[in-house]
Amino acid sequence: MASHMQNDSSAGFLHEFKSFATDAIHVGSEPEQWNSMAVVPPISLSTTFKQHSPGKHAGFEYSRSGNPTRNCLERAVAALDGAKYCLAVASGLAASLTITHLFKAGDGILSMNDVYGGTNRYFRKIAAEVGLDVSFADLTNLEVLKAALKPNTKMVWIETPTNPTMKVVDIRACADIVHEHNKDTIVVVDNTFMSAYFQRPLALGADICMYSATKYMNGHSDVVMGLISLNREDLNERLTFLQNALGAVPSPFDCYMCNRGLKTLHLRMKQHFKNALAAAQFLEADPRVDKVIFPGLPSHPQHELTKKQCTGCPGMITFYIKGKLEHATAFLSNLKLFALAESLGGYESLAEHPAIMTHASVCENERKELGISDTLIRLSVGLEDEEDIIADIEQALSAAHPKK
Ligand code: P1T
Repeated sequence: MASHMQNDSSAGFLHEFKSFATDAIHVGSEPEQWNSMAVVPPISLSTTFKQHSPGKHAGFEYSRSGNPTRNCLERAVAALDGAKYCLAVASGLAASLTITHLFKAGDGILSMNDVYGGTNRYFRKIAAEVGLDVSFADLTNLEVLKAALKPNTKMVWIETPTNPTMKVVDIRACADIVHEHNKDTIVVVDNTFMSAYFQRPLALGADICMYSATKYMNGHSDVVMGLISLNREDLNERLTFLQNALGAVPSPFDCYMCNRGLKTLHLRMKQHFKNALAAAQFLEADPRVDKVIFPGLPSHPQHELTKKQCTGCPGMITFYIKGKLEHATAFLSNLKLFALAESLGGYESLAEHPAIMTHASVCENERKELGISDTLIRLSVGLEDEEDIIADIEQALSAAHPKK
């Protein structure tokens, strides 16, 4: 049976980033930074900080502009992304908003066509409404990218793998083309699905790497947060200004929680990969399933590219169940271990229906074009026992397609 196949999930992928686990555990958490020598960074709840004399302070003034607990997290994430700088913000969408505020009316934004529904909604219904020239294109096709770049294109927004159809974009090839077109055009990669453990967009030529840290980076489904990593000093200066001036900042408690989540990111991602590969192989072998999309499977159209630019794959699988909407609904309603819920990247398994749930804000025509159909189901495979995950998928498939 497929689920019993020998799985060496990391075979053929990019080699693991050096000292990743050590950096996740130690960078930003040095006990020597505190008088108490606390090994675990304290949660600094104070909103304000006493100054020696007006304008002379010990590094912090007001918690929106800077906070010791937030600093610990930002330093850790910068190390994990191979970045000089990192900024934590209040949500993944707050990261998109803060980055987009680098631009003004008339500037062009070119986005991957398949992105998280909320990102699509933000670009279409908010950024475009205030005068940004927003367009979408299939950036998996480099000729399409070349044709879509315009003289006013100031930012190219890549999400890879895409949410929910798991298309993989060649970050290095895109960054080269975009920077050749105009060296000042900023390439942003939404790295939410891969996490810092599986993909380093900045090393592949991107200017900014962003996350919904609500997902794998925190990994425990108990924090809403966004992260922005980068190396360019000029952009960091502007984004630091925007972080404070827009004010979409996370609480010190959430920063503490996310930093705590990062300490086990490497362990969690390896297990997500292992469990998801087993589940994807099981689904691919099942006659009640039309098609499985998982970049870790050789059947994925960009499997070779994934191995070239990533160290592995996260727990995200999309698949088309045979039949109609009623079969997808029956599958989702009958899951017992998987919770039918939006979001992804936590230790627990989740399942959802993109057309009705996470991508309902994407217009119907566009959904059809992207393949977000009534039979598309998205799984976020968690860290439970592999046999239990597969048994739950099997019994829900049987509920959707009872044997005659
Ligand atoms: O929810 P928030 O932290 O604001 O992040 C938005 C976001 C950005 N980018 C990607 C790739 C995402 O998946 C998300 C959020 N996604 C979901 C809630 C979801 O269920 O897909």
